[in-house]
Amino acid sequence: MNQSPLQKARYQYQPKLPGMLRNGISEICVKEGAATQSVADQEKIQALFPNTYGEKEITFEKGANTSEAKKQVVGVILSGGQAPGGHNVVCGLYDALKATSSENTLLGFKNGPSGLLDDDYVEFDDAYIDAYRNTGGFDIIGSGRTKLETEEQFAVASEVCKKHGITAIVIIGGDDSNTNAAVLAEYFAAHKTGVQVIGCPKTIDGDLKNEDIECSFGFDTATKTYSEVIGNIERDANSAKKYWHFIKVMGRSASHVALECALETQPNICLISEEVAEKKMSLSQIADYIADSVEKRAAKGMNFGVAIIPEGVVEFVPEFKSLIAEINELLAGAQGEAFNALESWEEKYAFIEKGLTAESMAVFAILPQTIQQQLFLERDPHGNVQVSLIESEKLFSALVKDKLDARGYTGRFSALHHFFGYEGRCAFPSNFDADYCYSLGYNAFMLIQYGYTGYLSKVSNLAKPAEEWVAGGMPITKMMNMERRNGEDKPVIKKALVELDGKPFKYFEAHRDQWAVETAYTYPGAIQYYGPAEVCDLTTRTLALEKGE
Ligand code: FBP
Repeated sequence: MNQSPLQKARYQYQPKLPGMLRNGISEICVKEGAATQSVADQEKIQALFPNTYGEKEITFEKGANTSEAKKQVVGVILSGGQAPGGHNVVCGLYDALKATSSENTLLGFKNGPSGLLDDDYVEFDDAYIDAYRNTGGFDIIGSGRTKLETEEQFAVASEVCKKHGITAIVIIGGDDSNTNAAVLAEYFAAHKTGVQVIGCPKTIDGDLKNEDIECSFGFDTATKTYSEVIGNIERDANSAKKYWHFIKVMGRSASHVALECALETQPNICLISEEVAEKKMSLSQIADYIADSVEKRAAKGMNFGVAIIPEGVVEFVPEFKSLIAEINELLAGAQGEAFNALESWEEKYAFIEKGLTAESMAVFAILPQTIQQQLFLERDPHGNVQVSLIESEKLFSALVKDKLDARGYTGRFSALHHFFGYEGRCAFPSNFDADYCYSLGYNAFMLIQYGYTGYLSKVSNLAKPAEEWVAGGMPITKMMNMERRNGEDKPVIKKALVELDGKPFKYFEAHRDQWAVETAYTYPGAIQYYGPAEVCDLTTRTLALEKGE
């Protein structure tokens, strides 16, 4: 395999473990805390998880290792979208497992949860693992979005585990994957398979966090990667002074990524989807808000700017949400076939006009034609509009242009568009993610070794240097509540949206009016791996503000 100089250099990087895990495996003991309750709907969650509910929170400490000596065969799965640091979770898990006993084995199930069902796996050895240390991506075994959620799937998984003598499964995934990890743990416990299940919190979206999980891995690197390029664009905008850049950033639903990038780069505009929903903002109001900035800056001779648009924003605009719901209805079943049979856009437009309510038609009518057509192009397997395919950065620049025209603005407004998403998901992990992920994996093995199941690997106190991080585990059921999903009440880990009374948003809110008019850009530059700790091991602004650092 050809390797870049950085790749080779990063193989040598020794990730930092929490202080309490640094003394060698024989010096790690468990301190059990209080029994836990789910954050809501306790009775219902307890009834659904009779074998794994109410377990104790635990932390690891320096002390004699009292875990049972037994051969461990562990299976690991990467689930969902890629996030920088995933390889290091696997490396940390492997290192702890081998440091405990050279007889222990780590199997990597390929291409996500389906690898477990298909019994498609690799057995890791030193050479295999060493080629992936501190590198980005999930290509060590691949990932996938198959959900492990049905009894049939669990029965197959159980057979595969039996076949290989698997003692534990580690699932590295987001809120849904970890919810499923808890359900799988319960199944294995109820069927007395002896197989433990441990989850690890992953997603660049940053929406798997709560009072127990300070952040999901990958968020740090992805936002630093996007912030670097946004900063570069700001510098270009400030140099050329002729373009407004509309930049969409990933984050399927929550706006944590957009907010963090805004805190890092101080752009003129950053929309926060949660605020749009809270204030019930219309497309027209949002366009007005951006157009105000364009006009005010133009009045000061600054015909340029940068606007960050979160990927999921349109779904938070109430009138747009209603429009999407109506389109989904309109295209269901035979009606959808009739629509698809129409040849010209004019015929289709007339069909749409007849089928939508007057309110939704008014929203539809102000959309640029390319966006109108995108709404009818690709549908997901359930026949729904794929909102993530909507080019919202183009939508808002077009709406702003219309606003400016309607206001009689005669100055310059020239828009360019960008989407930063996949660029950040497989970047070389920052030192923070390299350290955090390695610790999560190492810690996951300690949870296995001490016999825990249905736990999330938990590493906290993350705004401090790694030496002060706290390693332990939290029962996944503690983070659950009941939510309506596809017409059924389901136990799920609550997705964390941006809190409008949280410190990161409050900081942004206090500064954004100034940023909207002035040029207050900050240029974070590239992720640094070597050099002073205050540059190389810097945490996100979000985490620092949340922890009062
Ligand atoms: P996860 O929630 O699985 O971590 O994935 C998040 C994400 O990266 C979103 O930011 C983005 O909307 C989505 O995945 C893209 O998914 P895909 O890789 O299927 O295009």
